[in-house]
Amino acid sequence: MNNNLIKLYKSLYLTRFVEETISKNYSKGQMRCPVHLSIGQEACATGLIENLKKTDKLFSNHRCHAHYLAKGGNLRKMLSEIYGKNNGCVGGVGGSMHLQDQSVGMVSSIPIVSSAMGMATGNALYQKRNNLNEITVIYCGDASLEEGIFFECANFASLHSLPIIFACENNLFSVYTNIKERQIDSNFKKYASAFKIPYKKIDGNRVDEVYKSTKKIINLVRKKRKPYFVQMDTYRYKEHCGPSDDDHLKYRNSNEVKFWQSKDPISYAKKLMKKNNINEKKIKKIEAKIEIFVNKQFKHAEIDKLPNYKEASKHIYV
Ligand SMILES: Cc1ncc(C[n+]2csc(CCOP(=O)(O)OP(=O)(O)O)c2C)c(N)n1
Ligand SMILES: [Mg+2]
Repeated sequence: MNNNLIKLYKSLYLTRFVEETISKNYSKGQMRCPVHLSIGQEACATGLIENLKKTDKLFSNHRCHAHYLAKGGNLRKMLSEIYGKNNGCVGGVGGSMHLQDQSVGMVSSIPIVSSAMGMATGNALYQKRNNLNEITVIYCGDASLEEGIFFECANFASLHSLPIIFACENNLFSVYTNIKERQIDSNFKKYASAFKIPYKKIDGNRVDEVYKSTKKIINLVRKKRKPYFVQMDTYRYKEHCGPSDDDHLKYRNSNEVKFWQSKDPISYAKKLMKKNNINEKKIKKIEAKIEIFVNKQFKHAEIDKLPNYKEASKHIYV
């Protein structure tokens, strides 16, 4: 139990520290793309992805940093990508919303809402047809369920009994609009059951719960070759896109923000470790080691080279 907790905490803290450093350094102007930070939502990525095998395939969206890191994506390549450098995971031409690392099964991240869902469903079909002992996970936001492609994919995955998990991070917002102003009935269970897909709702800020629940679900999907819908309730702390807060826009209630901050996934995991007699000194040591590693990767990314004209125009149609 303790070793597991420490592993989960390392992944959580790595993501938090990377994103806080992005947020801190962004104003220097060297990062050459928008950033959608997952600060506050880390446990949804860490808890589930820790249960995946390297060969399992992951697809994500515009808010993909946490997914990439939890799947074991190379940090320097991620940062280089955000800095627009040629050592980036897609050669510096994609930016923060296109993170991928094939070597660890992080297949693709696409910012057009829900667009990776079709690819993920197709990948699950491939896994099924080729009898691979792999599963596919597609991370999506609550707004993803407002796109027609979600319904097509859910229907297709259920009809063909595909090994895919629809992992929905419900942070209640699509940019500035609350889910209540967007969906007639935001009971996700109904979306899943309409297509006879089993469903589970999890507190997405409690890494132990995400880990335990998804372990069972992943085993089931792997064994039965059937889809599953997982709803993880969570909250983002920063603005929809960018390094800062956007509280001045007043599109969300300050009590709501405070409520979710009191459920912070890092503080929660720390309490859990304390309860399990993991001493504070050990935690501090883990954090310090991660911070040194991360700072080093930022330095590398900063000095990596920009792609030259030929490299930068390779996949561009003119
Ligand atoms: C098809 C499409 N419509 C609109 C947008 C603009 N857009 C970018 S992110 C976003 C909100 C997505 O919300 P959600 O899926 O809940 O993810 P979150 O940002 O909350 O993590 C929107 C509307 C887009 N990228 N693609
Ligand atoms: Mg959302």
